[in-house]
Amino acid sequence: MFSFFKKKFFSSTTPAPEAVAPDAPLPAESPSPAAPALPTASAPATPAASPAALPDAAPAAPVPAAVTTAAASPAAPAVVVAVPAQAVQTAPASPPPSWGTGSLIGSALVAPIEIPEPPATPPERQKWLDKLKAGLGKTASSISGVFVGTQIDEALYEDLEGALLMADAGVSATEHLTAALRRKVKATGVTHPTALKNILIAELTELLQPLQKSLVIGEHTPTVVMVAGVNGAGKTTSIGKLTKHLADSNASVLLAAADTFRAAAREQLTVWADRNTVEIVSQEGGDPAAVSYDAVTAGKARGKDVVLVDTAGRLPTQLHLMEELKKIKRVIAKADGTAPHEVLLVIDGNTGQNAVQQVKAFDDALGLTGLIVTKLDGTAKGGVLAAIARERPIPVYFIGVGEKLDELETFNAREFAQALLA
Ligand SMILES: Nc1nc2c(ncn2[C@@H]2O[C@H](COP(=O)(O)OP(=O)(O)OP(=O)(O)O)[C@@H](O)[C@H]2O)c(=O)[nH]1
Ligand SMILES: [Mg+2]
Repeated sequence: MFSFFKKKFFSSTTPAPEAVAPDAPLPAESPSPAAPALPTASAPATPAASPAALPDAAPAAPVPAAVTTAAASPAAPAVVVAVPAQAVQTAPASPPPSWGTGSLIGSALVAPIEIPEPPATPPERQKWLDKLKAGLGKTASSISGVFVGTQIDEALYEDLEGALLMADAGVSATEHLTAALRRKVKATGVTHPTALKNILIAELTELLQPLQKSLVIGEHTPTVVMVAGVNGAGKTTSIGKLTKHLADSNASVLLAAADTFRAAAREQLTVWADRNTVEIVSQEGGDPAAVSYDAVTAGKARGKDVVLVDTAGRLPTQLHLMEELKKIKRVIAKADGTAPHEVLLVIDGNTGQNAVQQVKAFDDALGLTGLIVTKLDGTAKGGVLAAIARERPIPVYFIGVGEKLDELETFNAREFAQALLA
């Protein structure tokens, strides 16, 4: 479950996750694992000492306190590449003169360093993460297959390009990533494909980083969130899940059934409202803009924290329906001059490259503030987030990995990159 602070912040927080590809075999460039351990627990962290194990591009990482004093609090933003124990143990920046060529492990001269385990991921997040990994497993194994050889050559780069394109990453992100990899290989001199894969994880994390942002609730009362998307993308379901999380965090929610287009839509949202015991504003056969206006007005009058506006599915090519969406947005602003505070697009993760077109079209029409990517538990390939990051980097507030209430979580660039590649 994502966290909800007193100040009403949704935050994509995760405790320090596992190290980059912790199970990866030690690359050829790394010093021998039998090298001496760091002599003291306060030795400076040396993330750059082993480019193969921890590439330069790796974003700043909250690392265990015993490794560095710059440890971040568990609530810090979660793009972290924990220093792998091996890297710390085997790559001291400047070994003390007493370290000879022979192994000192076990010697009284060396006090073995204790590397604390990174804090465990909360069970709910871990469950969700496992589902995400399972969902993206096919993509992960096909990309990982590129790195099983023993050397980095042209054939590897070609295979990687193919695998990234197959994963829906799109031409721009694929070129960006492979170019970055070539640069890094040149700069660091790595020669082992496993090291290259770790660099790819770091590069993808960096590419996805701008998409990692928290949905902020509480700056306005109510915070009005308008939700749009193509038919069946998962708008109503995601609103239901979001409502539960908000209600669980003691935020009062009012739902607006502004999908007056489909007969069953109102009932569907009403079921979610009942499940979450929150109020709903709906109108049989009414005008969606009028329902939204009423809901925002009621939300203000009743002092609600959040008003979630569910809209009817539509294709960006259905111009009259896109006009209707724009009208909903305009009319919401009549009820509250500062609203809507968030305009979210829900994307079905299975849509592939078409998702990028959806993001562009809805953004052009409505000015999106965030995305929810659903159905990453199924056949979705996941690479489309890299394409979005390159072509229209709108924050991904949440990821859905199932139909159940608790199967929506905050997006974390590093977790996602690992799920997609590791
Ligand atoms: N597997 C899976 N199914 C999902 C997820 N999110 C939504 N669904 C399913 O997708 C289908 C469509 O979901 P809805 O929430 O009705 O989609 P919508 O965008 O509101 O649809 P319209 O209002 O008809 O445009 C339902 O069967 C949901 O249960 C998800 O993250 N994973
Ligand atoms: Mg719906």
